[in-house]
Amino acid sequence: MNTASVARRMRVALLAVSLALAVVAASGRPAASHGNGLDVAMVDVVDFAYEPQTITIHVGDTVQWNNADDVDHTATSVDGAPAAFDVYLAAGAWGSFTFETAGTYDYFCVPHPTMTGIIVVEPAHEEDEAGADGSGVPDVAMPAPPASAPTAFAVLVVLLGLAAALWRRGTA
Ligand SMILES: [Cu+2]
Repeated sequence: MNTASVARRMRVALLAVSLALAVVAASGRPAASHGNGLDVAMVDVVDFAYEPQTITIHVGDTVQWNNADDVDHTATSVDGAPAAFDVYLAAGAWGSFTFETAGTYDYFCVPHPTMTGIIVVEPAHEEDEAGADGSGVPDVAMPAPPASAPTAFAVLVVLLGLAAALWRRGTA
């Protein structure tokens, strides 16, 4: 193994280690929050009724139906709903659906059509704040997350790795 080969291998190893460290450092960064506060709203299914019968959520939220009865139910959107869903709820089990479209959803239980419920899906939270002053412009800007220390560290590691590789190339 000649000197040039050793130098090349060392450069590759150094870059690999640098990249690995950068990935580890970057992964330590907290996930960027979109400020949308995604939630799971619970609806109990008990005594052949949805409780509460009407709930209001926001786009991106999930409704979870918890069937406390000892018979199977469903939560099934009526025709013409903003988006269709059909959640099977076995006795004692639960099911869920995430609502991505705003609007009012009437739903019912297929085996027991007298069971009915309503889910009102309002626009995402951030849109609620848009134009509260009538301007149509969001009152609350959503700033990019500030560069955290791990991110700066990752950049530093990459730059050092590149500098070292370039330096070794120059001296190999
Ligand atoms: Cu039912």
